[in-house]
Amino acid sequence: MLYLYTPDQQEYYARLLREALPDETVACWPQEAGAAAVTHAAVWAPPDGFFARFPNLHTVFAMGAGVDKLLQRKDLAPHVRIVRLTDAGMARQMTEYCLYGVLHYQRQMDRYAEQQRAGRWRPLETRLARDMRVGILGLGELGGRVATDLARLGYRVAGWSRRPRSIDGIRCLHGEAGLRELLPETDVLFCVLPATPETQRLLNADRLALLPDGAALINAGRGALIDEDALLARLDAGRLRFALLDVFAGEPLREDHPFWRHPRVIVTPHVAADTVPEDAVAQIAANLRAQAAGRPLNGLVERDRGY
Ligand code: NDP
Ligand code: OXD
Repeated sequence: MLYLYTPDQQEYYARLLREALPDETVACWPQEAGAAAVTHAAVWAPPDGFFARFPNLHTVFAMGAGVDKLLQRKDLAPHVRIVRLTDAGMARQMTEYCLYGVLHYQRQMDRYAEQQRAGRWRPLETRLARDMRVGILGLGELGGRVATDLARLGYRVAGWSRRPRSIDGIRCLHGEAGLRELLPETDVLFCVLPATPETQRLLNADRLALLPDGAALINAGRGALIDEDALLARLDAGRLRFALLDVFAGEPLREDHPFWRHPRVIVTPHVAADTVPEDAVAQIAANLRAQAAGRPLNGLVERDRGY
């Protein structure tokens, strides 16, 4: 039996799953189901203790791409397989989010907004896409697609990953040395890494200082990737032109957080890329079929590397 916990659009997800999996029993929270019959769960942020109810649970489908929160759960036994969504309609949205930030920078929208407030008519220097260096941290399902989409639009794209990668038209770097090479050569840094023990506060004061003066930062990965105090210090000092932030160390962003009112910060409430229900359900159904046939699963999380 598959148990569903997705308070957002729960009924819709349940209908799609039942249509896609006519031979499966799909139960939905808060419906009581014979706990022992539940072998699979499809979830987004279920309450603490949720998984402990199901003694025969062996596979959890995350209804998102990031699994950092799931991997920290004490109620999820180590033998339970975690399967995340890969793309599922999110990659294209990530390109849109990144492109918005890149255009904000390239077309000087932050500066024109400032000039407008001052009632000032002053055309600024034109900058072409081919002169814009975009650095992308994370070259997986989402970052890889953003990199190729931006390169196709004419931007100079470099990307960074854990292991060596090779993507047509992208300068691919990896490891600490690669990051130290990429940061000083970046006008707009787009961060779409998973939060893992290794990436925790990756962008600290030392690494942020490697960005050229006047660079901009977009973070759509996880808030834990950035030392927020170091970022604020860099913005306050005028060394970073702006930050477009979708994810934060604490969400929702607390009311008195300085990011809300900072003139160089744009805040969005974790919306860079939403799961598309039809795509998510198609992926879960395909994985259930693969599992039944003994084929490898798409999006199986490697727990020890953290993503
Ligand atoms: P993938 O697992 O497909 O890709 C992750 C990428 O990060 C890979 O290129 C990987 O390297 C790289 N990486 C991981 N650890 C390190 C490290 N220590 N050093 C360098 N590179 C590293 O993930 P997705 O692209 O599907 O998703 C990325 C993240 O985006 C999610 O984990 C989630 O946090 C975030 N997200 C945010 C959303 C939002 O709305 N804001 C929506 C969806 C996702 P390698 O290629 O070598 O494995
Ligand atoms: C995800 C997210 O990880 O929406 O899918 O953040």
